[in-house]
Amino acid sequence: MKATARAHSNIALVKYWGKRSAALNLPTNGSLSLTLDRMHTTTTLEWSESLASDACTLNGEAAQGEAARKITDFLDLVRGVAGLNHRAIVQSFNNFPTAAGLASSASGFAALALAATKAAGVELGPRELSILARQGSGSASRSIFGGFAEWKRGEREDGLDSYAEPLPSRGLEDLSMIVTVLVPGPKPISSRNGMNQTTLTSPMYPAWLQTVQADIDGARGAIATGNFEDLGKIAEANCLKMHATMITTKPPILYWQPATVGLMHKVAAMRSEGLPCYFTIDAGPNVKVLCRAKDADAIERELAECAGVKETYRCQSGPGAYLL
Ligand code: 2P0
Repeated sequence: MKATARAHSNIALVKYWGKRSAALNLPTNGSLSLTLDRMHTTTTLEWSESLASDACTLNGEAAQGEAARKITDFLDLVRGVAGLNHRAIVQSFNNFPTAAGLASSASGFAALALAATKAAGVELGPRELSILARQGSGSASRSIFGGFAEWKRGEREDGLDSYAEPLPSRGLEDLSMIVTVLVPGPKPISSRNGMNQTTLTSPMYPAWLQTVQADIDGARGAIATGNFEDLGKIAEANCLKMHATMITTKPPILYWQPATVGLMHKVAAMRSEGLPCYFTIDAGPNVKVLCRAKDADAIERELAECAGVKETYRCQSGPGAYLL
């Protein structure tokens, strides 16, 4: 009744921002991502008859408050699927900063979904695992898969058609993503609270909804044909659109720091100097830069010298969730 699983974080190129069901984590729009090789969560879970409650640690520290509640709610789902009453000991380790807009909840809940079901003797296929992981954290649906993945919005109220799928790609094997860490600590407002507030109050949100499907279709096409420039342009524009809805939320949600804006200008400058690269930014200040592997050394060096950059991770496409 014990299993260890690893899942890698993923960074969305077309973002998830808004839910049509909070209970089931059903999104208002589809999204599309790249799973990363360097950043992952490793989770060991053991079901035990003798425990009175779930006992969870993250990087050796007991999970508390909201984080602990999310894990227990998720384990309740697995208990339901498995017909199990046991509580669990969960030990989770991130090899990168947690809750800083680096998709730790994506890798975290994908690893937990795989470890918890395997330890309970429940064998789920990748699609079922994606549906389960989604209910822990929406973006976790995509971390079940390696490479590019698309999380489908779905139409059904029970969420059974809202899962991620791997996307066929050609000619983007040399894609790199350089993740900069400006502020390693947790963000001031969680994605969950932020996106709920945005859908309720941003006057820009309807424009987001009207245009996001075209971004998905465009990105999917660019991935299928290996068109790096198109993919980068769509990703950058989609990120700016999402942040426009955040900034115009009441009260405003501004995840950017001065160094974030500095890096956005830096990416534009590198591009105009002949180094093709594009940025994307999630619910946090940290900037991720998409480029070709042949340019990654030069771009990483330039980024590392920018004001406020504490760390850089040079990533490539990573694998889907797996058992250890
Ligand atoms: C994404 N983000 O597509 C977007 C971009 C943040 C900005 O998915 O409430 O942690 O657990 O479903 O998955 C972050 O949201 O939110 C996220 P919940 P989650 O990657």
